[in-house]
Amino acid sequence: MIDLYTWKTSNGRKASIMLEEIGLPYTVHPIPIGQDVQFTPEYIAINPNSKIPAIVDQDGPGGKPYTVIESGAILMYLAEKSGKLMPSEMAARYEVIQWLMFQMGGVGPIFGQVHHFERAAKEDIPYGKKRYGTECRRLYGVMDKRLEGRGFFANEQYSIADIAVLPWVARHEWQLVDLNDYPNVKRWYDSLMARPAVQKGMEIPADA
Ligand SMILES: N[C@@H](CCC(=O)N[C@@H](CS)C(=O)NCC(=O)O)C(=O)O
Repeated sequence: MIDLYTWKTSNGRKASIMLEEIGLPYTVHPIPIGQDVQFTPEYIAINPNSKIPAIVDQDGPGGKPYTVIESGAILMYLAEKSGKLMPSEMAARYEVIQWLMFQMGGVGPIFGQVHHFERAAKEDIPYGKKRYGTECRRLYGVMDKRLEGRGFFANEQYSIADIAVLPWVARHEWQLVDLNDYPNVKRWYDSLMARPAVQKGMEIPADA
C-alpha cells in the first residue's frame, strides 16, 4: 500500500495519474496547501521541503517503509517499482528521462510562475507576466515541435514523461494559451485525456 500526500495541483496530479495507470493500491491524504498544512511538523517529517506531492511506500526497498519526495522522483520510483511506463533499454530510458527533466526544470517552474503572475499576485506586475508568459509560449512551441509526427514525448511509447507534462498542459487556460495554436500538443493532450486512468488521477484528491 502506498500513502499519497497531495493536493489539487499539477504536481500532485502527476503522482495520482501514475498510481492510477500502474494500478497499485494507494491511500490519499489531502494536504490543503492554501491552509499551510505543508508547514506542520507532521508533514515536514514526510517532506522537509514542505511541498506536495510525497509518497510513503509501506512496502519499500527491503520490505521497509520508504518515503519519496519530488514529483519527478516519485514518477521514476513508481515506474521502477511497477516495471511500467519507463523502458529498460538505456537509450529509450534516457529519452524518457530527458523529457521528464524538461518538464521538471522548465515547464513546471515556468508555468507555475505564469499561474502566479496571472492569477495569484496581489498586484499587477506586467514584467512578470511578460517574462514568464513569453517563456511559457516558447516551451509550448518546443513541445509542439517535439510532438510533430510522434504520439508521445519519448519514443513511440506512453511514459512518465507524458504524465509529468500533462497536468500542466491541462491548465492551459490559466496560462492564456489556446491549444489550437499548438496542434501537435492538442492532439497529444486530447488522446491522453481520453484515458480513464488520467481522468481518475486528475480528480484526486476527490471530495477535498
Ligand atoms: N519540485 C517539486 C515542486 C512541488 C511544488 O511546488 N508543489 C506545490 C504545489 S504544485 C506546493 O506544494 N506548494 C506549496 C507551497 O509552496 O507552500 C515537485 O515537483 O514535487
